[in-house]
This record gives sequence, C-alpha cells and structure tokens, in this order.
Amino acid sequence: MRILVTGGAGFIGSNFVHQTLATRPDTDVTVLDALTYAGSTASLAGVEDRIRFVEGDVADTDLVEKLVGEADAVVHFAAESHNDNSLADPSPFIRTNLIGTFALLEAARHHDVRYHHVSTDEVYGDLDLDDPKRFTEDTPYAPSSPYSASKAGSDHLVRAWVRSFGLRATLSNCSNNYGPRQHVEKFIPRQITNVIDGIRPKLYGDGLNVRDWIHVDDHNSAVWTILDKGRSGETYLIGADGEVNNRDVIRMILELMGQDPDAYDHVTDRAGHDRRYAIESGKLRTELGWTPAYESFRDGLVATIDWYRENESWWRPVKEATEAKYALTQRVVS
Ligand code: NAD
Ligand code: TDX
Repeated sequence: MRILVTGGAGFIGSNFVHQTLATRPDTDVTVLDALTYAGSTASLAGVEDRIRFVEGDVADTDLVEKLVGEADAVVHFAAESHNDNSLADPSPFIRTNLIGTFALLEAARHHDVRYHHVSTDEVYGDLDLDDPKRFTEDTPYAPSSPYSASKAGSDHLVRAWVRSFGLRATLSNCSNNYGPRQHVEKFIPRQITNVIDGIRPKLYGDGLNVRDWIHVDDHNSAVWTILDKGRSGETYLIGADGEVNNRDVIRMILELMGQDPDAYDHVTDRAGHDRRYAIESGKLRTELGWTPAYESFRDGLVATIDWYRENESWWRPVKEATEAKYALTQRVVS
C-alpha cells in the first residue's frame, strides 16, 4: 500500500510513520510536510531511509495533485495545531487547515484516492465540569477558537466531498494526545521541560479545565483501524477515557519528577478557554473492535517524562524561544 502522510514531521504524524513502519513494514510511505516551526526531520530520525520525504505545502495544488495521484491512500495530519497561536494570529490556520484540506480533497476526488481526515474533539466546543454527557458522533458542532473553527470547517468540507462527489473518505475526532515528539509549546511537554530547566510549571486560570488524555500510539492505532475497517463517509470519535484536570496533571508531573507537587504558578488564562472535553468512543470500539493499549495515564506520563529526559537534543533548540513568546502575553498571577 502506498500511503501519503501529510504533516508527517509533526507530533502525531511522525509517531504514525514510526508505528506504521514498525507494524506494517511493507507500507510505502511518502511524507508531505512544510517543516513549519512545528515540524522537524529530527522526528523522523531512524526511518528517514525507509520513506520518501517531500518538503512542501498542502495548499500547493500542483504538488498535492502529483503526490495524491501516486498514492493509494492519504492520511491528512498536517495542520496549524496550537490554540494559543490561533488567538495571536489566525491567518495560517485558515490557509493550512481550510485551503490545504480543500487542495487534498480535490486531488483525492480527481484520482479517486481513499482519504482519511484527522480531526479533533474541539470541534464540539466544551462541556461543563459536572455535565454527565460526553461528546459523541452526534454532538452538534460548536467550536470556540480560530483553531477549532478551522478544523470544524475542514470536517464539513470532507463531509460535503463525500456526499456531493462520492469521495471515499473517513473522519476521526480525537481527544488530547500526549507522548514523544510533541512540541514544547503544548501543555505536557512544556511542563516537563520547564521542570528539567528549573522553571515552575505554568497553569492557566484556575486549572480545573479537564482534558481527555490519550497516548499518541493509541490515537494512531485507531487511525489504522479506521483505514482498514472504517465505513466510507463515517466519523469515529477516538478517546481512551483519560479525563484529568490540568492542575492534577501538573501535580502528577511534579511528583513523578521528584518535586513539590505545589511548586507551580497560576498564569493568565487563555481567552475563550474550553472548560472540559470528554469522548465517548463506543462506536469505534464496538463497530471496529479498537481498544487502547495504554491503560494508565500515569504510566504513559512516566514514559513521556523519560523520553524528554533522554532526548534533550530534540527539544532544546526551540525551548527558549517558545518560553520567550509565552512571556509576551502570560503573567504569573499567583
Ligand atoms: P503538530 O503541530 O505537531 O504538527 C503539524 C505538522 O504539520 C508539522 O510537521 C508542520 O510542519 C506540518 N504543517 C503545518 N502546516 C503545513 C502546511 N501548510 N503544509 C504541509 N505541512 C504543514 O500537530 P499535531 O499535534 O501532530 O496534530 C496533527 C493533527 O492531529 C492535526 O490535524 C490536529 O488538528 C490533529 N489533532 C491533534 C491533537 C493533539 O492533541 N495534538 C488531538 C486531536 C487531533
Ligand atoms: O502552559 C500551559 N498551561 C496550561 O494550563 C499550556 C500550554 C496549556 N495549559 C492548558 C490549556 C488546556 O486546558 O492545558 C490544556 C491543554 O493545552 P494544550 O496543550 O494547548 O492543548 P489544547 O488547547 O487542549 O488542544 C490540544 O488538544 C486538541 C491540541 O493542541 C490540539 O491540536 C488538539 O486538537
């Protein structure tokens, strides 16, 4: 099988490439990635000789037409992915997440290529802390940020291409991922690397916001399950029952790293900060037989801390600039 992986030099995409080559060594992998601030060929170290890497933009229609025409399936991970950045400047989010998806859909339509769209639970907005409900495939769309609105728009494009043009496509909406090779702008790697550097972890607002954590390898095994067995036109929610509030995550990181669990700062809250995400993944489990391999968030976090300790050369080059950018807008409040 020839597979085109967009965003394969980013966090989830690079882990997808590693997992694919480890578990399906005969797969012919092409990565298309623009190597933005969030992408790095270092994330493909060890497999670079086994893939074709193309540096390029998913919104480049000529390039995309050519690469999609050479593939049996496209898995579309490439995106601008960070909510805080989308609040500072939404424009690349519109270009990459909407125009880029449009270019891929058109190419997949022209070449009748199977397409899988990687999306987020953030398209559903947020839930109250005491709401017994979780997101399902039937939850109405209600995105809060420019990032989640651009992902919601891209989902709608995919659905329209399925219905209007008969595109062979599936969608997945996953909850918050953690694991190796995640950029240090994101919550968990930011705090782990802060602790390594002797900087106090930074908690937004009251820190009671809940995220539903899933290990990146479980997300990617679910994507493969959908590629193998998913029904065209269907959406599958991916989640591993990992609800934890941000304060507890920070306290767990501090404790696992041998620090005082209260040694963190409250900083300026994120504008429009979603309160809680929670995924009901019964459809994926019952219909397609998927189950996550990581049963304990704490064990996954221990492995992730070890990875950042052992791979300082991967994150060190971007750490200082990432913190300097946060310092422009975030102040310690208590
Ligand atoms: P990331 O920011 O780590 O990686 C994005 C990758 O896309 C980078 O390698 C970047 O260089 C590349 N890219 C950006 N713009 C591009 C363009 N115009 N053309 C080609 N390549 C481009 O993101 P991630 O966390 O790995 O997320 C991957 C996908 O998964 C995204 O679609 C995101 O919405 C989705 N998702 C992420 C999470 C999460 O917790 N991180 C959860 C659910 C869904
Ligand atoms: O320093 C921080 N302190 C803090 O309290 C940072 C960076 C974040 N936070 C909070 C904000 C969120 O409640 O932690 C939570 C997680 O933040 P992010 O890592 O920025 O993730 P989130 O905004 O939840 O979005 C993530 O999951 C869904 C990914 O970045 C998205 O790409 C994905 O779609």
